[in-house]
Amino acid sequence: MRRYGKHTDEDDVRVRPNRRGNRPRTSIRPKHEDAAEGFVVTVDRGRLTVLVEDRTITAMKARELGRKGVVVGDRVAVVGDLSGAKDTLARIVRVEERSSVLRRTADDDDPFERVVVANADQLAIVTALADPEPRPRLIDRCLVAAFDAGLSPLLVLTKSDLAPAESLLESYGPLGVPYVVTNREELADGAVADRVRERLTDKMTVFVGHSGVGKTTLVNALVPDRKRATGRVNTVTGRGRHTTTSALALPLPDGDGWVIDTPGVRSFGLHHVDPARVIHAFPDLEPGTEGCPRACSHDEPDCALDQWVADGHADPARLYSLRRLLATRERREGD
Ligand SMILES: Nc1nc2c(ncn2[C@@H]2O[C@H](COP(=O)(O)OP(=O)(O)OP(=O)(O)O)[C@@H](O)[C@H]2O)c(=O)[nH]1
Ligand SMILES: [Mg+2]
Ligand SMILES: [Zn+2]
Repeated sequence: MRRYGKHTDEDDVRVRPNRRGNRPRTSIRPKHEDAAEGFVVTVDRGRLTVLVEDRTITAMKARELGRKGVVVGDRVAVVGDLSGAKDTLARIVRVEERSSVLRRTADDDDPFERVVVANADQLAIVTALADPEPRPRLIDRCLVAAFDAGLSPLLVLTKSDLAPAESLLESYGPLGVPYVVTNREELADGAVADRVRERLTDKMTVFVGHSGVGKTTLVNALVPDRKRATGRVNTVTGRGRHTTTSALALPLPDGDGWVIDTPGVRSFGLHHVDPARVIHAFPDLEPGTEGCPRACSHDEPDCALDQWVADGHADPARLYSLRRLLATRERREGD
């Protein structure tokens, strides 16, 4: 939300020759008071699938939205043919204010931000314990993105039938991030779905992670009547095949809550992240930053957090974890 809308000024100005003479142009834009409310469940090359009441309709962005992006999770106003009948196309005329925006950049030097999803409450960071090998750096990056966006993180460690979870969990202990561990057998007998579902009630949760970690497999277990295709992990490279190509929001079958399956990512660039926002997720450390120099990175010699911890106000392991997360921005994926 914070940076959302940075193009609104441009969007609102319609630079167009006024062919009808001197008529004032202030009220050209229709207000669309009769528009219906919709929820964007998927986006495929400019075509959006929108849930309106209990109908699924296809829509496109109205020209008046200009460059404003519309993403999965957005609440929108739609006009036109809302029947959902084949070959009909409605128009999205407004994007409602977002409660959260999860962004990433291709890498840290890339200023081009993509919005992954809007309005999510929780970021499920999905990592396989093997096949593909876990890469803690990506977990750290996703945690930073979650803290920056104000989403609560949930660590999902899959494939515990192939490797144990202990050492990975140990390094996340001080962060206090909630986690679930899943495996093949419990996926089949429904135990995984039960355990994960507890964490998803009343929330909109977006699943992110490398290709092949089992995001779609898990989403299929949670929403069994809406099965999406899953892929194989290449046994030579240990990589997934990018089976999922678009984000899709699905409602949990019983009770409230949404899960959003997303395509596998290779990296999670953090160009947009502000350390000052990340520290909000560390309420035990945040008051200690009062003595910091201006624009402190919290990882420099004058940082007041060292003294804060030395004075016993917070656990040194927490400061270490914060710094590890902040430093992940400076390092390359795979370092
Ligand atoms: N052994 C084991 N395999 C699993 C488990 N969960 C998923 N898999 C397998 O991992 C492979 C990849 O699963 P997907 O669900 O397609 O992975 P994804 O994360 O959605 O991958 P992309 O869509 O490419 O991003 C499939 O062959 C799954 O059967 C698990 O708990 N244990
Ligand atoms: Mg998938
Ligand atoms: Zn500092």
